[in-house]
Amino acid sequence: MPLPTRIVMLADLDYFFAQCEELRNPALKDKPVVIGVYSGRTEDSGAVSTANYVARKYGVKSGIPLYLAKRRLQNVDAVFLPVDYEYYEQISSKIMQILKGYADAFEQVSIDEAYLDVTQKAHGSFEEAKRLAEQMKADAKRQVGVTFSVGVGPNKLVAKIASNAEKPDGLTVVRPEAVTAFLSPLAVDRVLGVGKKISKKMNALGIKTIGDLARYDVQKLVEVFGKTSGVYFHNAAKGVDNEPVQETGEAESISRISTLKENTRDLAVVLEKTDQLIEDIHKDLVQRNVSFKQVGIIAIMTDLSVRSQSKTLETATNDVEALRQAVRELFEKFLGESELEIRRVGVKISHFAKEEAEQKRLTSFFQST
Ligand code: DCP
Ligand code: CA
Ligand code: CA
Repeated sequence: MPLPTRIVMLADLDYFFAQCEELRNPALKDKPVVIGVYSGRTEDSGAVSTANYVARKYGVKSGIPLYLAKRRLQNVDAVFLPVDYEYYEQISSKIMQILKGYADAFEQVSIDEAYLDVTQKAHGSFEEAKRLAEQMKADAKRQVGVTFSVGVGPNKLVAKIASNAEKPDGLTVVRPEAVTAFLSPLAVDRVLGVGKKISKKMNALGIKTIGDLARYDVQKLVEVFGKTSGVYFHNAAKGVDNEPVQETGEAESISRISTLKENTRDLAVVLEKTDQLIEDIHKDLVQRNVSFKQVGIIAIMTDLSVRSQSKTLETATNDVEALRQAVRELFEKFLGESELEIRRVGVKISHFAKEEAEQKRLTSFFQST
């Protein structure tokens, strides 16, 4: 059965760190603004984090050395500023909050980027999705004062590439029937996962555009790049991508707490209850597709005092057995140290890690083939 057409957006903030600096100091707007990561060895050692579009006209962009940026902006009234990550985080979270309100499902992928599934909000209509994106942009502009570019498409892959088509303050809608025409002429390195090295290899095979890649024999791609990547490149070039927009979840932790049938100091009784809580937590965890690195227990004693203890695991995991084991250890230790009976117990996991987007995509792709 064919999947119903989805409508997915990717919103990417324009020249983000530099735009934040312009926001708090509008006098910068007409000047080249360069945000630098200063390594501190000499005054000019370090690299450009990003630059506003005025500076980009002079060939200044992310990743180039600062001394080169300075040279390119010689005799120009340019402004160089160090990264102020905390401030950019604040602006980012305000924007993300707004974007979230427009989505059925929302997945933030970096400080300045998020995917939105808007299929239902737009009633399955790309026309409505376009209006939604316009509204969203106006909303963010009014409430926070920053611009971003939006790509709209039938999946994440197309949305991401579309978001890059008209920057800054862009809005590009690619309907399902237009996907092939949209992708074909673009350079092959526009496909996520095709970096410098791979695009060089592809160019050597005569693959310059995404259209070339789509027409290239998939078996040969597999021979050159391996099964997972070869098949992925083939599908990506055809604009095929079934990755869902994964709700990242707002909470930094998941916890459950419950009252025991009777006050107790019996480990078995406590664990029977925490096992139920763990089941519940695990369901939540799977749904959010995160791993945890910290496990905590909470005990509310008969005098109503609240005690908590936690344990950090060596590596992040999503394994329910590892969670049970950690909870058992924590309660064993806790009961050995405390005299009072316990009235309520709780379990909490935190320090979430999301799988690397790229890896996740490739793995789940692999699993589906
Ligand atoms: N960034 C960085 N070093 C890089 C690339 C990016 O520090 N090599 C930081 C600064 C950017 C932010 O991440 O502002 C977002 O990166 P983008 O690639 O989205 O680039 P910009 O938002 O700066 O520009 P654009 O308007 O092209 O999206
Ligand atoms: Ca950006
Ligand atoms: Ca980005």
